[in-house]
Amino acid sequence: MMILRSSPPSPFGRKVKIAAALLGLSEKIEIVAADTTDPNDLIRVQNPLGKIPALILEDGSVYYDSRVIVEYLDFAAGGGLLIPSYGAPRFETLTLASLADGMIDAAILQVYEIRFRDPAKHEPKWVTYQAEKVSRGLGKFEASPPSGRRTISHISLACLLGYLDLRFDGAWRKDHPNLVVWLEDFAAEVSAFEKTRFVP
Ligand SMILES: N[C@@H](CCC(=O)N[C@@H](CS)C(=O)NCC(=O)O)C(=O)O
Repeated sequence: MMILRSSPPSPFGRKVKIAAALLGLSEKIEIVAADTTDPNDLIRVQNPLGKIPALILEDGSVYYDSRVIVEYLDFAAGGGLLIPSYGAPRFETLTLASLADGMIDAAILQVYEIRFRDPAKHEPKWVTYQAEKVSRGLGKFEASPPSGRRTISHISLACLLGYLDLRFDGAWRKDHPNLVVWLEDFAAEVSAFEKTRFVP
């Protein structure tokens, strides 16, 4: 049995859980909760960055971050399933997935500004700088939502939008009608999306 260190609200952990479900590997993975803020949590030993998700294989090897884990799971399931193996489709998929992942990073940094910094020290310029990355990315995805064969770029985008719903009250929905429909379709087709939704 492999072990996935994650936590229910983590959008990157959700990405891995959805990928595992679509690849038929969920039964081979035990999810063990991690608390990245706890200095005694083994996650800091398993991944020196102290970040989740991290996947521990049966031989004790540890793979992180979520991109590497999804690449590994795709390989373990036969290869080329969620990440095209060759050529332009591969690099286009990886680029779009990186855009969605980068937007998640920018959203998380805004949340951490509130969580980790005293209110008196909040830096609006920094928060705006990160928020603009998310806005520009949303504009790009709204103009051309991922279509065709489902890949990791679809999963990453769905997890980003789910995270914006969770932490930013779904404010993105107002100006991105194409993405609202796109997410509804994704959720209808991929049952793991609803199953991995964190309800506070
Ligand atoms: N690039 C990493 C990002 C992982 C990440 O930022 N995870 C968050 C939780 S969703 C985390 O562990 N935060 C704690 C920290 O930054 O120390 C990935 O794709 O796995």
